[in-house]
Amino acid sequence: MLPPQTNAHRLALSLDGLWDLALAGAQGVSGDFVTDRVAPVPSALEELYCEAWWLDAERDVCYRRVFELPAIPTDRRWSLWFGGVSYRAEVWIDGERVGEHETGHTPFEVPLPASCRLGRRIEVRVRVTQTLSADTVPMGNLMNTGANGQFAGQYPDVPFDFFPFTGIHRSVHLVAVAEQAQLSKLDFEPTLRAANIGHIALAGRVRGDAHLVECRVAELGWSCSAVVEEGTFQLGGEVGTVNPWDVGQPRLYDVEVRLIDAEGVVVDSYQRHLGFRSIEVVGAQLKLNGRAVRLTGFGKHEDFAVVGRGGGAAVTVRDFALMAWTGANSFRTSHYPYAEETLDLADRLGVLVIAEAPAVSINFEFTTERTLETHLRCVEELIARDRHHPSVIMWSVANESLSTHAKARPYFRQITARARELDATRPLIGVTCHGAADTTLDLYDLVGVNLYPGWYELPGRLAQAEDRLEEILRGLHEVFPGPIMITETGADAVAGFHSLPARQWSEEYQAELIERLFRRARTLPFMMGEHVWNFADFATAQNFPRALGNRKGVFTRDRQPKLAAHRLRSWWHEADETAPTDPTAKLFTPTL
Ligand code: BDP
Repeated sequence: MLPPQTNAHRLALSLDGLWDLALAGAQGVSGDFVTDRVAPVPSALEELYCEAWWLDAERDVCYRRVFELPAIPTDRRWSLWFGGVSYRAEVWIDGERVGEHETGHTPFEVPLPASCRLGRRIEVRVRVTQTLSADTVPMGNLMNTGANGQFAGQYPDVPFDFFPFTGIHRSVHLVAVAEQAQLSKLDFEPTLRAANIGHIALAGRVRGDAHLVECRVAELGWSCSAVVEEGTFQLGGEVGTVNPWDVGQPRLYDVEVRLIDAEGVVVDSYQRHLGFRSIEVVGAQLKLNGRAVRLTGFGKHEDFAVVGRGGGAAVTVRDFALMAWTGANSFRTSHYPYAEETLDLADRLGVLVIAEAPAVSINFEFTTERTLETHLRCVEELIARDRHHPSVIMWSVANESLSTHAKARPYFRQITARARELDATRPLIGVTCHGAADTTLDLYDLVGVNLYPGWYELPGRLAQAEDRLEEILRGLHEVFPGPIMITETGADAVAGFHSLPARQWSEEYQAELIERLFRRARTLPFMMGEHVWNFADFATAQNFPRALGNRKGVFTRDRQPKLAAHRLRSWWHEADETAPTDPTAKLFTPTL
């Protein structure tokens, strides 16, 4: 499955816009369709209308869109491509059930049935359900047991701290490819070898009747081909001397793959950009292109007022502009895969990404065999979609699991083994809130630690919070010798709340706490990065510790800076004298 592209052999038509919505999902899939509302695509549903039940119910709705199938081009194979539907989608076309997909953040494609005639009207219905359980990833509806920790009793019942938005929250496309044969999967593995020699390995799949696959990088005068055997092919080789892709210096190369039939006619083609870089863990350092790099940046969310998770390209561009303004060089796609455009932009701007699977708060008191199956599939879909992005420098297979539990190790042994089997070129980071008590640490190359001294622990005690941070980090280092970074720390601050002396919930407290903790962390030689929790305020389920959501953003939900954002901007731009490691780990300011 390849993302939609319009080129000489492919056509992608957007189906974004206003769809009809029936509130009773099951009833909407067949028979008459009763339109209760309109639903914009892409968007989540929960912040559009005024009734409270949008927040509360286990949402089960049906979308509908009617359009004519273009009569040209002919000899095409048509399909529908969905960038992301949360949580479960069932697709019906002209009364026929054509496919389904579970988990909300990776794309899927369904073929149009043969009954769909060119130039004729077709009707698409998509049933979308947001019922989380012990089997789903993320999990939900665990009866608000202890699984929710400090959020026990929150509404809806999810064991995590962001809102479980429902809807077709990424673009939908009608896609046409050649009837005869198509490229259906392209797994690129670009690498950088000694003396800046680039190498491409490409494995892929083809549907239909084709003979040869050719891959070219015109700029380098390089091409390579392979014969298609039983629908698969593999090719690769050294492409010559390249300019490496680097943080703040995002050199990309255009690559074209062509599918050729037995007569030598090109029947399909696909273009991608690739970057050549190396990434490896050496001792307690992360090395990008052989140089130690320190990560500065944020854990984020795809979250914006009104659209929920469907913010699209405009919000993405704004977020990158703000990250550059602060001097951040990286972010984590906490706590699920983000839209592909986000990674495209990271590639283009030279921003480093920790790409995370949608497994947050896996609780082994409740996991079933199906949880593991779903989690494995999430990791497979994430790696398949994002592996060609140079910006993605590591995978996070989960955030804050109950990894002190006896079931955690065997479970994560399978998950990490699968990730390594699929991609041997990137390190794995384990993101934990259990410090040295985490039983899975040795399964990872790096450890990301989420810790909240000065907030959940030692509230208001700034000096003691610094000491506690150091104690936790040193404890972790004793059991994990590899690189450690802070993946989360911070404090809620309500924009406009001020307090001197700095007290909890004020902008001053948030700014001072983050700066103190980061300055202290930098005195420890095994620390290779610091991410603030969170980039911007975001929506959560309802509960007493949350005032219209989580306020740990250093930007407000509408992307304006709090004091902490200004403080980070000075700190991340200032000469990095405290850095104990390689001074070449420079901070940068990409320009948009
Ligand atoms: C961390 C979670 C994150 C929460 C954060 C918080 O990883 O999703 O939003 O706590 O409480 O433990 O703000």
